[in-house]
Amino acid sequence: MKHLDKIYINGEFVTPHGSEIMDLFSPVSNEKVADVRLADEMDTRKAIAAAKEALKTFSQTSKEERIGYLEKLHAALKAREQDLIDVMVDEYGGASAFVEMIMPYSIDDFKEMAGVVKDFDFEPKAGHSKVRLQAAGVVGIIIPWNMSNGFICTKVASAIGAGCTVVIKPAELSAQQTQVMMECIHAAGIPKGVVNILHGTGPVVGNELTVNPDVNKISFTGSTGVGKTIAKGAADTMKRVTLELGGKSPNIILDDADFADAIPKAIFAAYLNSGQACAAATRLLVPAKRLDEVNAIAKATIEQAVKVGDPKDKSVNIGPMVSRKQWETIQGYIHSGIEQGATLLTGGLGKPEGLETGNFVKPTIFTNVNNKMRIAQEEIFGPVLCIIPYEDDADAIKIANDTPYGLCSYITSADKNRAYELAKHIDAGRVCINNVLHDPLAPFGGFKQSGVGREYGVFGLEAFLEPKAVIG
Ligand code: TXE
Repeated sequence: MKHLDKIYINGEFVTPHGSEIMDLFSPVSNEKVADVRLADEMDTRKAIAAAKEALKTFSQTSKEERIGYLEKLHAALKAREQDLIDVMVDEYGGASAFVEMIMPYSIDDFKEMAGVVKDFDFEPKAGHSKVRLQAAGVVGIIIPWNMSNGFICTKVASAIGAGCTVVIKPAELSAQQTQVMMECIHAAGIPKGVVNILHGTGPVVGNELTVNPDVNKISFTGSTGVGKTIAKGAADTMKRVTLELGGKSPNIILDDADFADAIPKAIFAAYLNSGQACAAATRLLVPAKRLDEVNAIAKATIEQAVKVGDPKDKSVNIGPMVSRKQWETIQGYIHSGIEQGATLLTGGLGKPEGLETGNFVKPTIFTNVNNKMRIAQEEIFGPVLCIIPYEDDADAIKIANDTPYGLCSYITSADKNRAYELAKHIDAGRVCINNVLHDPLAPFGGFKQSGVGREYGVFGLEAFLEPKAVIG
């Protein structure tokens, strides 16, 4: 049993002033595996004060110095890569094959940002003046549990590159991962107070970061509901906000695609991180005339290639959901799909046989779904895919854009130019063509209610900078 009773402030592991203890459970067995002592408002203010003090010198560092710190962070995390992977698999049940694939990309965010900073002009000219792009200040980083340490890598890399200092509040459910991350950051030897990390709840620590006048910016990833609360709370002190929120990404398979290849890939894109991913391709849009063919391939894929089970098993694609609560939410959505008349192709309510102790969900596919149904409009955050028929390309675009979200989208076609043409009409911050899922330097962020601002590469760096015109 692990007892996590330290937070990281001003380069030291300290006991929180807060005394509330929260229990943490294994998603595989639902047994208690750890507890965590949570920080309170006083701890949060102490961390903010440390970040504010550190900002005085850190914001004035040269870009060469900051590149050095990014390289140190990269090396410190690389040295603990296997520990970071193991704790993620244990704590939230991410399938090890997926976590092992994704964690190196996250760690490389520091290396990628070092390259961006190297080429970036922090003092460009505008008119006859000089513009100094300076650090946005003290940044509150608030993140969810689904890829916790990955989000820390992306956000901290941009913050360090820009010369900002940060106070990080991960999700309560990620306390064990956070502990390893604290140790990595400490080992990297960056100046005291530049990175501070707290275990704590949203309404206490998250809220204090949002309203505290000494915090200049909030960088948040999480649900659209909490994103709106943060935007409202941040408005009083006019904080800058970057909000990476929910998604309901369409995956359009055009009629010229190779369906035998595209449909299985579409299922894996929907079940990314066991379906617990903002970018998950949860609405599969297919030509109405070929719905039967799609259904047959989808069903066969689930039977032959999708395995639910112990996340430590390398052949497993879908682990348990992070918590009992998340499992219940997903069951509620499956129930609503059935009630609203969608056709259940495979999966459904309850747990897969032999996996009754953990938070396991049957990989579920609804077909012939109407885009107005709840399962097509709301983020489910589990392995539930909706197959939606469309009549022609114009109809596909209309359905793709018909949700409050606009984070990611996917198009598969034998003709790349046709896909690029269609991409012009999609309201989303990212359009992935033919299953190319990631580019570490391309901006990531949402249209509509999927958020505000962008992360990664130059766009991610600029989000942590404030332009100052020096006219003379
Ligand atoms: O996210 P939350 P949760 C969606 C997904 C999931 C649902 C709930 O549908 O089922 O959200 O997940 C902190 N002030 N996404 O509860 O609530 C909170 O402590 C300041 C989509 O994990 O949004 C945590 O650190 N902070 C998303 C963080 O906000 C507050 C990823 C995220 O919590 C706060 C995760 C407050 N008042 C969930 N209340 C995606 N699309 O990537 C909470 N927090």
